[in-house]
Amino acid sequence: MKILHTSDWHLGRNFSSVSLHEVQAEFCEWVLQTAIANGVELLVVAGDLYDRSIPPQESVALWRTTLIAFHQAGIAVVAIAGNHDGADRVSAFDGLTDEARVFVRGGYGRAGEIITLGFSDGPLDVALIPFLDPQLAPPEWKAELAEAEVKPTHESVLEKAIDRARFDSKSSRSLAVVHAFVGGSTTADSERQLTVGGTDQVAATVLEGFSYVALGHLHTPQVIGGAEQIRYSGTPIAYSFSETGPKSVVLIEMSPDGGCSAEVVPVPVGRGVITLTGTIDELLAPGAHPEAAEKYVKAVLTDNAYVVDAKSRLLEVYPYCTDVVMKMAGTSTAIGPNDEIRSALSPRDAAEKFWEDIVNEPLSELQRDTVVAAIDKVFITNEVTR
Ligand SMILES: [Mn+2]
Repeated sequence: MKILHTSDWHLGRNFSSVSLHEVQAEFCEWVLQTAIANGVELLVVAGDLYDRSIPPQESVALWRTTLIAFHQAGIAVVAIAGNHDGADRVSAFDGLTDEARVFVRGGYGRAGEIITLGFSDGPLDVALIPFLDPQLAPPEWKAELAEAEVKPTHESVLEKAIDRARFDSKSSRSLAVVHAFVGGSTTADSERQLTVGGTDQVAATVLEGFSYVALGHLHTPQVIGGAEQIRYSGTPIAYSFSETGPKSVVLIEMSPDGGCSAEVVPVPVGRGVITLTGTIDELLAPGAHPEAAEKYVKAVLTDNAYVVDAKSRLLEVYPYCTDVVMKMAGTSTAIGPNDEIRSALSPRDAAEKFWEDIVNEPLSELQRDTVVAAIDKVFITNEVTR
């Protein structure tokens, strides 16, 4: 049988201020057609279906029409809530859609329960383990962990759910679908950290004992510890400027005894991302970065003065420029508000000193006249209105 492993769709996410809804709709159509064309019998979405716990209506509608389309194509779907999802909202109809072979689980309620599904070449045991926040563990979980003298952590609650699945699985092959941060993996900027401070990682050994483990949470596709059958599919679309690598889904062929071979299928929708660094003139020079024309562009400007209308000028050359950062040359990051200076200096002197600190050069005559005129205008205007 063939399984299509995806995760982290993040429906409803924007790229900077740009809505990705159309691109996400295009992906949903592509993933359906890819599943049909390859004779896939099971679609896996390993968490972060949505980008936030209360997703936009258009994203909910997109998820629903996608599930219906898979159902009509005769392809079973298993999906779990990730740390971005509202577990209770995602699993609102948990159980009611099981008969349609659409299994959407969230939270602790049925984490690690084995679902035995029949496919063309025999049964498959599926364990769905949504993102489990240790702080939200139900009292009975906490009590059982306490009895074993184990603290509720990301690893201990996941291990408990996985142990249950391992114990209950009786078929000759099994699939675990998990949303977690497995140690030793590569991260990207768009993943929301699971905890601030304390450990949020889970040891890969916790995941052993399944024919295939479909992971979600990390946005870069990767195998864990060299094990082909424990993988992150990564996001189908780049969601931050750190995600410059290709995006893909995983097509798994699983034999009746659980042997797996995996093929990485590139996702042909969405724009790549690129960060360009230089002065505005360098970036706008004809033919400077033709590779960036169709990508989302983050421009890091190194001019030693504020660049007026930078975004609109960049948009003429890079129509998908979303982010502009002014990183003036020679700046010291240590400069911040200094109340002492602010109160001791006149506005003109403070402005001049600020310029020198940032640019490492005194104001030119023209610049000084401009600053003085601007400051006078502000102060005189304020006096008049007062
Ligand atoms: Mn995610």
